[in-house]
Amino acid sequence: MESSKKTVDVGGPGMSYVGFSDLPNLIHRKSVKKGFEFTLLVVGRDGTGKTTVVNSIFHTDIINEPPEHVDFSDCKVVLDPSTVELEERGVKVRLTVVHSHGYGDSLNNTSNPDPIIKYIDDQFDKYFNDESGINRRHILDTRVHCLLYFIEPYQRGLKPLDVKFLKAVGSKVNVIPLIAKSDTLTKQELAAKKDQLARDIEKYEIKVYQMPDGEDDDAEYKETFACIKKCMPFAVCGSNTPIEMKNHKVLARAYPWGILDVENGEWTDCKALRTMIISQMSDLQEVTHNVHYENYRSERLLKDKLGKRYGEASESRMDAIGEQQREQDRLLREKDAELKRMQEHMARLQQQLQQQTKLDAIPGRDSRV
Ligand SMILES: Nc1nc2c(ncn2[C@@H]2O[C@H](COP(=O)(O)OP(=O)(O)O)[C@@H](O)[C@H]2O)c(=O)[nH]1
Ligand SMILES: [Mg+2]
Repeated sequence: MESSKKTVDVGGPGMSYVGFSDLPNLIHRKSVKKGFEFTLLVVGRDGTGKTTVVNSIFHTDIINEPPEHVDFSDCKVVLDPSTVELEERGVKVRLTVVHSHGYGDSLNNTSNPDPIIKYIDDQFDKYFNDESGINRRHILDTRVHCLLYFIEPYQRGLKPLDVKFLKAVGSKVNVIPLIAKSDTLTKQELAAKKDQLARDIEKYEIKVYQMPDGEDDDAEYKETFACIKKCMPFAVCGSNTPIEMKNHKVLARAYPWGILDVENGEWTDCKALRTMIISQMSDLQEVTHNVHYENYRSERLLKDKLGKRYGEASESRMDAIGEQQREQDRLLREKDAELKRMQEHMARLQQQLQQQTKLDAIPGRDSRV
């Protein structure tokens, strides 16, 4: 796992600013002291813009392409984590982005997403073991706090693989579904895609991350959060190319017919997505710990308990079987001995009979004497 320390202006030059240091004060103070450990898992078919969008959201090259150490030869999903330390006005975030490669690429996709699910479970396992270990104060939290799921802009609704995967991970991790490459759709198409996605999420009963109501937040935050909620499900567009627009540089995509600032809220929800991830980092962590990890923990404890009980049960069953076997052996031995006794008795009788016959054959001997 690579790790590098970068100080990043998350708001970006000239852009209206939402960063870690804008978090509500209470959370802010907590995070200054502790620092955040945050893990983002990025899933979607190759080429949907995962790398570009994540890098443009955080204004830094967190994910480098192509990863030289990854072997793509056998159509399996490969997970590639990279870590950066972001620091902004004294607030630190150790951000790990786990980029998936090869999702949905194999001929038989039924087991294709398994490595992703295994990765999520492995991190819970690791945390569970660390928590029960000696050094529980300094656990490195590698649990996945948020999963960004990229959906191709051209597809009509969720495909069976999307549904299968999202249903499987919805109870393990905070899922945020994203319509990729929003710049390739017209406004009407985009609205229709969002509607369709929202309907599919309801139809297939997929669990996605719900932002808290924010009842305790001040009016400004409430308004921002209400705007973010209106944008959901998000449609995103990425660029790693800074272009000069109205005297300041923005990350934008240049087309023959014009330039699109990827943070332009009319066309993309990148800014809303970034604001949500950053402002809800603490909530995403809490939901991960209190809901998803708790589910995992109670399931695991139950499994361990059942496993132990099964072990004990099978032990006493083995004892009972052993007892039965010993009883059968004893009966067999008794029967053998009885048989042997009867055979010896028969042999003796036969011998007596033979002797008697010989005596009777002697002339002048009265058999009645
Ligand atoms: N039109 C459009 N192209 C994009 C967007 N994001 C990335 N791309 C392009 O799509 C291709 C794949 O992008 P990449 O980020 O490597 O996708 P990944 O395989 O999912 O990580 C590259 O040629 C990008 O320039 C976007 O939002 N809109
Ligand atoms: Mg990529």
